[in-house]
Amino acid sequence: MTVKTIIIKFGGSVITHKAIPYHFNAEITRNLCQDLVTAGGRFVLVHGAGSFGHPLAKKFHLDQGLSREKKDEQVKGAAQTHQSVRDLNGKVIHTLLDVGIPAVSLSPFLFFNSLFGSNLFERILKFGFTPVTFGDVVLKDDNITIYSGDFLMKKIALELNPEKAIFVTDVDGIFPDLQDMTTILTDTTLKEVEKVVLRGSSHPDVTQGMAGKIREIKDMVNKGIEVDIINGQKPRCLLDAIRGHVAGTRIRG
Ligand code: IP8
Repeated sequence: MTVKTIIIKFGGSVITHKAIPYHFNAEITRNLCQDLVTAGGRFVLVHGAGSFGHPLAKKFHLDQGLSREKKDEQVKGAAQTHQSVRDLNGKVIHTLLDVGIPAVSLSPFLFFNSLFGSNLFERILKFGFTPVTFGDVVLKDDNITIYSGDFLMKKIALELNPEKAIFVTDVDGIFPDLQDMTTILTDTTLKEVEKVVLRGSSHPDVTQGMAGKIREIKDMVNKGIEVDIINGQKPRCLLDAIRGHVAGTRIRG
């Protein structure tokens, strides 16, 4: 019997303060990690970059790849961005270790090409480790680009066929009407979500915020994987979602 895994993304806007450069939200991250311990189970974790990655990636236009004129400067910026998201990853890993989770870090910059198609996640999980990867700068063909945590969630989901995927964000779920932030979609379908989110929303992140997330979620839901979007600032919200009580938006085919 194969043991099912839950894949979880800690959004950058939850584990960092988006408006304050390099500010790690230690307490919230610890609460989320504690929820994992309380729930128990097999998890693969992904986290976003928040204020450790997006301002730098934007400054050096890394989402658009290298330009011939600014290549040297961009490569320096890419190195800084990569190190900064690794610093954030270090903080997340230490928080996980502190609560007793045997977390191991998988940097997409170093490992992207060996992360997928090689059964690596499953092999790491079998030992009892919790693999943790994160939105990062990566080499792609003859260029560099940014892979968001959302994109990695999709890649992992399609490889592992998890029990479900949980996106821990700084909002309660998906709002059908952005003028009314009191009502969210609860149990919903991809079709419904696409209608409300892809209405040309704009976002300061280089990876496009909720609209970018929905693009990745689409393939997951189409594969029959349930996707939950919850608010990580609410105590026990992650624990409840792992246990099947989603106080947010649950998307199914
Ligand atoms: O925060 C972005 O990942 P995200 C990664 O998951 C970088 O969108 C380096 C900006």
